[in-house]
Amino acid sequence: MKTTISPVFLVAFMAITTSTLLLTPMVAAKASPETQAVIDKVCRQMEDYQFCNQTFNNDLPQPDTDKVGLTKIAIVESQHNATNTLQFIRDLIPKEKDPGQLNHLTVCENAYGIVKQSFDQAYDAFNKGDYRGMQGYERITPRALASCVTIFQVPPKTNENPLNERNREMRILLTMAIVTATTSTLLLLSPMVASELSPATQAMIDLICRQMEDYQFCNQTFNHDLIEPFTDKVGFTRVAILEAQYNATNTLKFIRDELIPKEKDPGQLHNYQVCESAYDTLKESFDQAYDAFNRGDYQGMQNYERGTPKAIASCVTTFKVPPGALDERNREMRILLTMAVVTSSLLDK
Ligand SMILES: *[C@@H]1O[C@H](CO)[C@@H](O)[C@H](O)[C@H]1NC(C)=O
Ligand SMILES: *[C@@H]1O[C@H](CO)[C@@H](O)[C@H](O)[C@H]1NC(C)=O
Ligand SMILES: CC(=O)N[C@H]1CO[C@H](CO)[C@@H](O)[C@@H]1O
Ligand SMILES: CC(=O)N[C@H]1CO[C@H](CO)[C@@H](O)[C@@H]1O
Repeated sequence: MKTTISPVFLVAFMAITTSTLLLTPMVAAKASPETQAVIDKVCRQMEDYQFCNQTFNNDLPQPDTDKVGLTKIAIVESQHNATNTLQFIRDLIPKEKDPGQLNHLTVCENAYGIVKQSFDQAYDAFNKGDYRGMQGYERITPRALASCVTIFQVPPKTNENPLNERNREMRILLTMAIVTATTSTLLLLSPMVASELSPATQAMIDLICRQMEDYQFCNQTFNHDLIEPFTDKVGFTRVAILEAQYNATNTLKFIRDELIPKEKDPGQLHNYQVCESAYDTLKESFDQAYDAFNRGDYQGMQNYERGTPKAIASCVTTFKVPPGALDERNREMRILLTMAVVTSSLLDK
């Protein structure tokens, strides 16, 4: 897209845009086909495509917004949400009388404090062009946020989703699969030096796993399955796909053989059927992704993986969870920060 606007005006425009982004509703530009293609590529990796697509489209400074511009949107929106939610929690705390709930809110205050601070620092690094530093600050946010999510998942209740743990593992595994797939073709990280294979491999594991909501689960999965000759990017991708495929296959069988035949309650049966369909999609997707991987068709592999976050989300959301004041905010935050992490990966080229 050609523009005749002078650079000085453009700089001024960007500066004004940045400073007013949080305050005034803007008439956003309509994305050019090229920009929409990048948005689609990022947002198809999210559990909620529409939320992601709207977030980018609502804030586009110009029709042709490059990866740097999209990264800025993701950071600014994450920072904005974190700031708002931190304030929301701080307003709730003085009103809370129940000591258990107060403790949970305090954990969340701490979590959102870390997320806000990280995005403040990431934004500074971004403005200095220090993309590595930016990624470093962002990398700790999924784990920080997870502490606010898990504190509300109190021990067994009657209506507890029996698939919670499997869903959780599945969500992490498929994110691993997606991130490693992105890594294989887009990231092109610093090449590994053969003579220091072990530290280089662990560095690669750390790079991937620090983006996950549960570092240890991810680290253990890779460490358990890595075969020395395969510890390059291709090897990581293979482990992530195989583990995802294995979990999907097991859980589909568990739903079909254990849960559905024994369930008498029609509502619960319906939930299990939604999950059966979701895990069927997951298994099928990873079967095909693995075939594509073995053919060396990495683009095809990514295409098969792309629908998996949405599939798993359908099994998660079909269960009615106890209403939590922070559920929706946590969800939005989780998507926004994944957007930030994924868009920053794109900057590595
Ligand atoms: C993404 O958002 C744009 C702008 O709102 C819209 O035109 C487009 O249809 C959306 N894409 C999809 C697949 O919904
Ligand atoms: C990751 O796993 C390896 C192997 O189990 C272990 O040696 C290492 O300490 C773990 N890393 C962290 C940061 O816990
Ligand atoms: C609480 C809060 O700030 N929520 C916002 C998070 O970001 C999304 C997308 O920009 C907004 O729609 C929410 O209002
Ligand atoms: C149900 C199932 O297959 N769970 C497995 C999912 O993957 C993790 C990591 O490899 C295993 O520890 C689980 O047993």
